[in-house]
Amino acid sequence: MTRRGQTAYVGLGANLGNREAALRGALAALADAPGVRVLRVSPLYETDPVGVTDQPPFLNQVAELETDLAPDDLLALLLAIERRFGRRRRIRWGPRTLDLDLLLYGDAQIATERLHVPHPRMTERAFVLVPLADIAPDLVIPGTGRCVREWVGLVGTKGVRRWKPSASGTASAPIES
Ligand code: A4P
Ligand code: MG
Repeated sequence: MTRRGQTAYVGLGANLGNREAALRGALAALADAPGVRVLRVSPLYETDPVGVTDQPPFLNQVAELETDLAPDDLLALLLAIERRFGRRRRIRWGPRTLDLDLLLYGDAQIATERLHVPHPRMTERAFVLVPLADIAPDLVIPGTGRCVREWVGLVGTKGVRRWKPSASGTASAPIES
């Protein structure tokens, strides 16, 4: 089923290879996809790894989309874009060239085998909340009764820093492992 004009939010993350290029490429692929319009994107943040902490820092960003795709179809698109950018490591919470999470889809609350929306860990994660607050501070996260700005107040901003893209706009800073 297609639904016209739903607002969705996608979290982008990368901590291997050229992180900036991966995020930029993913946004371009989303903008090119039928039934998806990229309305707004947050600034980039460099973030300390959460979960498995012994891995390189991430670049994270959040995008606001308007989409005619149903939630399952949007998830399938995100997974296809991840694959296109050559993700190989499959360790849960481990390093990846590109991770795309469907954070929010309108005011939907979805819990199926394949898809959980709102993304179940988003209200614990400054690397999601801080960039989301840049583009949608007053958005109430369905099922929580609190808006994004309030969640940032609760979770804080530790481990999340604004990232300055390289002057050339193509190279990324060296990654230590
Ligand atoms: N899935 C269910 N709901 C969703 C959803 N809302 N969005 C399923 C996306 N996928 C969803 O995905 C696992 C499966 O979850 C998908 O196939 C889909 O059917 P995955 O991306 O292969 O697994 P993963 O990402 O390794 O695990 P998980 O649990 O999704 O990890 P997270 O929560 O995405 O966390 N630290 C920093 N600083 N920055 C980060 O970006 N990312 C992670 C990954 C850990 N630590 C991080 C960061
Ligand atoms: Mg994921």
